Amino acid sequence: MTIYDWHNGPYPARVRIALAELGLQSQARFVSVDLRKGEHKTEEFRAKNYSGTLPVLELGDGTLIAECTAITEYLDALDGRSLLTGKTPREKGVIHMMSKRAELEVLDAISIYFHHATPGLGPHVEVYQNHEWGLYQRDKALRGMRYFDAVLRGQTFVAGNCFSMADITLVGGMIFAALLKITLPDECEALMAWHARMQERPSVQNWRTMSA
Ligand code: GTS
Repeated sequence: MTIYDWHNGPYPARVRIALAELGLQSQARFVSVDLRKGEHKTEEFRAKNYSGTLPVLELGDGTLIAECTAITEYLDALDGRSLLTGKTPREKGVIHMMSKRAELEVLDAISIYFHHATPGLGPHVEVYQNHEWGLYQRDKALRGMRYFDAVLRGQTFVAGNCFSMADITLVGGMIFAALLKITLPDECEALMAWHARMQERPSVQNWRTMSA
């Protein structure tokens, strides 16, 4: 498997953490795509992923899978154990929903803030910016953090009582927040406790080492 990514990017982190959770790291070869140089927006790269984003997984037969959720679902199905995406229809539905919610309400919102209300990846990459929209999304992310804090007051993990892809997605959001110095609201004690627990996982520690 070849994974096109950027070593310390928050979205690529999701796939790197999933690989480590599944014990698949040794099967992946990483190809670095330089976001700041805009390599992900070239015609050549867009032939791999129309959206021009990282990460992208390329299989030996040439199949290309973009989108962290899709890549994680693929990896998780490889040996039939379904450790990250749920075993039963109910688990699968809840995990997918909570992962999507972590994207919509936190990770993607912070990403939009980054691309619209900060210099982002630089003027040659950020060809359209809407500062107000970016600031709105930062506030949305803070609201999202409060929502997940409320969720985590009642359960250990984002999608229930087992670690899952939904936790990895929210970890991605926390990584992006830290990069942009967006601090968690003080009252989000359950979210902070969950975050501290996530930092203890070998997969997350491993990502920190790789990204450094
Ligand atoms: N929905 C996509 C997914 O889940 O894979 C979003 C991927 C995404 O936005 N990736 C970032 C990217 O390519 C990578 S990183 O910022 O986390 O390193 N951003 C560049 C851009 O121009 O949007």
